[in-house]
Amino acid sequence: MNKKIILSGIQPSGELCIGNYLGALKQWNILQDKYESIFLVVDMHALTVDQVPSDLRQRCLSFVAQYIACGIDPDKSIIAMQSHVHEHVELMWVLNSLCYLGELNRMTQFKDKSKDKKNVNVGLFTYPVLMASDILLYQADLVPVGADQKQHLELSRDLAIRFNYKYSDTFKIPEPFIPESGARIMSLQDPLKKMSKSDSNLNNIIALLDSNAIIKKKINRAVTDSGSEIKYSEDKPGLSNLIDIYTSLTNEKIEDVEQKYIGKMYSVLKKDLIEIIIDFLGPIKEEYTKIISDKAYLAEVLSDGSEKASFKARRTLSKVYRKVGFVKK
Ligand code: AQP
Repeated sequence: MNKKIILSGIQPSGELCIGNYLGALKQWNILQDKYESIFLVVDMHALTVDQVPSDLRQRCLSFVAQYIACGIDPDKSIIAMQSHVHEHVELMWVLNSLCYLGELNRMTQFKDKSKDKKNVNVGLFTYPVLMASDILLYQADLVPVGADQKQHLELSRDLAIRFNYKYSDTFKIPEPFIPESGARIMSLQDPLKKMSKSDSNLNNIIALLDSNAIIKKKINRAVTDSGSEIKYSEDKPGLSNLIDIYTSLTNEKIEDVEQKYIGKMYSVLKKDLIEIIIDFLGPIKEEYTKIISDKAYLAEVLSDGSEKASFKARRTLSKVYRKVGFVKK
């Protein structure tokens, strides 16, 4: 029997952080053993925010190396650069023509990201349509995403259903796969907003490549709440976020962690959390250093990945072009 397909991607903006790991990469790692997996560096999405070209190029390669260092295995999964597979934007155009302005206006991520901007580019607005194209192109059954991306995935489903209804069955309807823990890691300084890799305040995030000294400084500075009891609750968002990171990295239960720290101060929990993060990221950083220096290996992974991805993408796109009425080349 054919394996089910999973598809996910991260845009190469900012620095990959522990939120991205817990919300995405950790799940990818587990899922790649069970599913046919395609993991993209979605570089075209990254253009929706201002980029320095040389930095973007470097970051794209760095992200591929970090994917592999986090356990994504190019022998099991397809790792590809979105811009290497031109079918993404071609399908996006078809989906654009099916998507309503009102649907995109409702996207909370667009509202958040455009909030304080003077000039908002159209790419930021149509980002969810490109994401739908990323997913539908590969006939993905399952899309592992953090809770923040759920609304985008719903749009992908709606567009697939709409296309299938209008032109006949073409796309699989993708299901979200949202992890139980780590789905929404919050900012260290402002625990009411999510941790984001391109946050301009680097104290808000733990980057996967942060040095041990920086990790220590950031966790020590992380906002905790008034009171002294180590308890996971809504009125203690800062502390609860630290417990979330703790339990997601150790796979311990929240109640067990609360129990362990009865009568102990916040500083004790922070000290242990620093150790947990350092121990966890150590081997990833070591592996990363090896991979990033082997440019030939990275080029080979990407060339192999884009060849396999393009093969699948072409199959879907030619079906779509035929159904919408384009003349065959
Ligand atoms: N705080 C988070 N907690 C759990 N999961 C998260 N993800 C992002 N932030 C958290 C998941 O990581 C993947 C990143 O994909 P993306 O870069 O395409 O999207 P994003 O949601 O815009 O991520 P960031 O970190 O907020 O990036 P920037 O700051 O560049 O916009 C997704 O699977 C997401 O759910």
